[in-house]
Amino acid sequence: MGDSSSSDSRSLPGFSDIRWFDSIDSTNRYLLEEARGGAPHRVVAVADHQTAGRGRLGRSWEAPPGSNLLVSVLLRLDLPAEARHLASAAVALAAASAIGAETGLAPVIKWPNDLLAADGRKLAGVLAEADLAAPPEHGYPPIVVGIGINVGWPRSDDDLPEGLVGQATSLQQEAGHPVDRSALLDSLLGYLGPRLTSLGTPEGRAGLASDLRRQCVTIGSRVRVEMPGSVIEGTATDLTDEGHLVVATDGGSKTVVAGDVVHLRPAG
Ligand code: BT5
Repeated sequence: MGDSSSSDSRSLPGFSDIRWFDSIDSTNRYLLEEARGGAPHRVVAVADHQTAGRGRLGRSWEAPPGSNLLVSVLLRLDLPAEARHLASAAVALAAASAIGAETGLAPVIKWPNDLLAADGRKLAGVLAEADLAAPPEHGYPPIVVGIGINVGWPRSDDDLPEGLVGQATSLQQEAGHPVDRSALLDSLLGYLGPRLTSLGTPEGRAGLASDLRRQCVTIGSRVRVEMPGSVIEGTATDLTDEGHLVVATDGGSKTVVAGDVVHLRPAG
């Protein structure tokens, strides 16, 4: 059981159950547990603070209380397994649109899951976790997609721990003015609704993949891709219609379903 305090409930069109916590261990962990109890498609959890915010591969997501938009959405979708990456892409694209609408910034997407400012520093990260062993009586297997967006922190490199200096930035730092987390959430969910509808059809998924392709700064970059047990280097040339990364290497073209990407330098 994780800790949580003071949940506040509200709703928006398409999202009738939004649970806002002052403090919780992890909004992703919370929704995965709620899903095991039968919570339905589109339940949303938001927190002012996480005491055990999760990144990918056992890493952590850090943010001082009240400074990040920390939000997760529970999805139960008839989504082919190979297209699962598009669930996190839907959230990343909705977040990029919301950031654009609220701040005028135009974040780009670094494959697989980061939103970067124009200078390449990280503004936000997405984590998708599926529970494929969930009991079938509750509907399609749950996928929880969470995003942490640096809204008011860091204000400068002075705020950052050593390992993140030069790596992380915030909407406030980039836009030069404070940004309201609640308005950003409303905007994000407003953009997410139609994206979730798109996930339900092959045509919708192809459209999502092509939007992702357009905003993905990894395409055209020299990359090193670290996967469990192997590493490849090459030039990222494309995304498949499932959102997987295509990399041209000396040994031919490889398609990467999941991995960590380091941008080495722009191609050409
Ligand atoms: C991610 O992982 O970027 C996914 C982060 C997802 C966080 C959300 S918050 C709501 C929901 N509930 C959760 O528990 N999680 C999700 P990854 O690509 O592994 O990046 C993690 C790495 O980014 C860390 O190891 C740090 O180096 C760095 N990092 C940590 N906090 C950061 C921050 N606030 N801004 C920028 N970089 C950060």
